[in-house]
Amino acid sequence: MATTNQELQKWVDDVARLTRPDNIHWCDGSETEYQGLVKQMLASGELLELNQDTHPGCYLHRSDPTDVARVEHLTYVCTRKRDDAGPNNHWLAPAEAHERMDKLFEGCMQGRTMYVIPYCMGPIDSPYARCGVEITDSPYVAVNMRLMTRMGAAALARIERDGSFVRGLHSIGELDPEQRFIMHFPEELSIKSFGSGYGGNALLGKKCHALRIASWQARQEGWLAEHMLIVGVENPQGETHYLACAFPSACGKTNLAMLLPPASHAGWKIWTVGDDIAWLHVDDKGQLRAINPEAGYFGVVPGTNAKTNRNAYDMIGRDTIFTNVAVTADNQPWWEDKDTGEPALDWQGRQYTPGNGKAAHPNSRFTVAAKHNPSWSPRAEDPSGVPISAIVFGGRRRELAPLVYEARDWQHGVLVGAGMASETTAAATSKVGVVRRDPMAMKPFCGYNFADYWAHWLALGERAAEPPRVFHVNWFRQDERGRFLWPGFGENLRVLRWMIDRCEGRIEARDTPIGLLPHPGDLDTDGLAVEDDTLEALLSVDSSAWQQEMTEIGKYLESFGERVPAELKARQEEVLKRLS
Ligand code: SAT
Ligand code: MN
Repeated sequence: MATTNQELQKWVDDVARLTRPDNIHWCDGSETEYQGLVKQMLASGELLELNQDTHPGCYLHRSDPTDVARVEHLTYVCTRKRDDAGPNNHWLAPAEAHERMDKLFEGCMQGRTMYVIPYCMGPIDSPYARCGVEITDSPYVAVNMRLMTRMGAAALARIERDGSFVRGLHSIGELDPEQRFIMHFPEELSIKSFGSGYGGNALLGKKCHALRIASWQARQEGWLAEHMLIVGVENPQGETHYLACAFPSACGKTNLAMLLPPASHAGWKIWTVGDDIAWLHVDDKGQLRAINPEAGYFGVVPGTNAKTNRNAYDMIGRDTIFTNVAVTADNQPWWEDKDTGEPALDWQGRQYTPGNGKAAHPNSRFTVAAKHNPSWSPRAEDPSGVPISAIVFGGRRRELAPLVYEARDWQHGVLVGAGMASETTAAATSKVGVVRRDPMAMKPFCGYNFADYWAHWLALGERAAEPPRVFHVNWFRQDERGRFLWPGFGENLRVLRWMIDRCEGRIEARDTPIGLLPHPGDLDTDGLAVEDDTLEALLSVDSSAWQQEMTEIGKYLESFGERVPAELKARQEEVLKRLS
């Protein structure tokens, strides 16, 4: 017996009988274990040592070239009733899905070691935290889970105490794209993932558990599991406001969460609580609170440099696992816009030539423990989480969406989130740069019907004593020549300040049909090379374009049928009326 939890022991035994591994290793989460796994993967070639003088504790993993991003078309939510998964998910009946998956898993771990990975999403003593166990045949997954979650003995002890856990079964199989599926069974709190070793498909604590399964659990238990960063903004007077911000994958969540205040903002500090996922609860006083269920970052590497994200740049100089970056002649990791060095080998290990495309894969990633982040918030370990002052939605939109606007109230805020759209990125295997609806940045991650999800959002607001204000931002507006209108990165602090001033009731806003916008004078642009007419463009609302957008949002909501809350439709019609 490796655990006193009989259900867990029986599941592990059953899986071993099905998959027939040579060995079973229960992960304890220790440093010794981590170093042992690294050593083993260096020997097998699954990890390559990077330059240990410049990058101590850093390694490179090159994934299979067909396995570099999430596969949304192969990701399913398997509920008994199809409508419970909703039009936003691919669906299979649970029995059929199990049958298909179990066939794939049969004997798939022969000649391999099976790792049993107990983990806890959230501070180990938090009432908001939830545990899971991932079984995998990938040591790469095991070391990444150690960096990304509270993994090992403490998590197992909590599972044995609480008795409940999410079951995640994973095998890389033969990494065959034709034999690749990520299946979720929310009613059984279980996940089966086969044929991919890539982050979001394989590190099951992350998108599979902490978003898809957790969103389902959250609805039943009255909380929210969201694709949000959590950031604390401390002003020179020492007051900190916490914001929870939802942006789609590869739209700058990590950069915003770790923002370094520009020189013009002496005395301001930014504290990272989380960079990807937030679990939100209304506490017994009616205050919305958030924890970050994760303990590490799986961030996009390209574009990271000393100017765009100094904190991340410094953080990934040690104790980091890189996936699919290029390397320099002296074996340092290299990626586009690193601003120093040059690539010798590309992400596939070939001699670098520009004719082969980018040196680093556009979705190349770093995995690193959160405690190495210079802006890591001490409150990230607070079992009761942090109080949330504002919810921020945002996307990557060349056009239309202004730099920032505020919803009139919670209900309107839910409409703003539900109507979100963003250009697709390299984080998923599909065409990049296409605008698609991505409600609350949860399109790939909501484990149930969006119509029910919006109703749940509306209901949660009712339970808050004073629901947080809701904003929408867009850092990505471009002019006709494709130049960004707003400098972004550290300068985004100016927009965060406007939002906080609004939360504190310190400033008025300009009423427009889509919501409340800053008076141009209220957005501090001192020292920025942003001309008045650029600022005007950034803060303008094009009525006819917005009429079209709102009409499309209406059609989108209707595509979810009867289950869409009437309140949401009423809010959409109200905005449309204001626009005409
Ligand atoms: O690949 S992950 O899902 O882990 C990261 C992301 O796409 O947001
Ligand atoms: Mn993400």
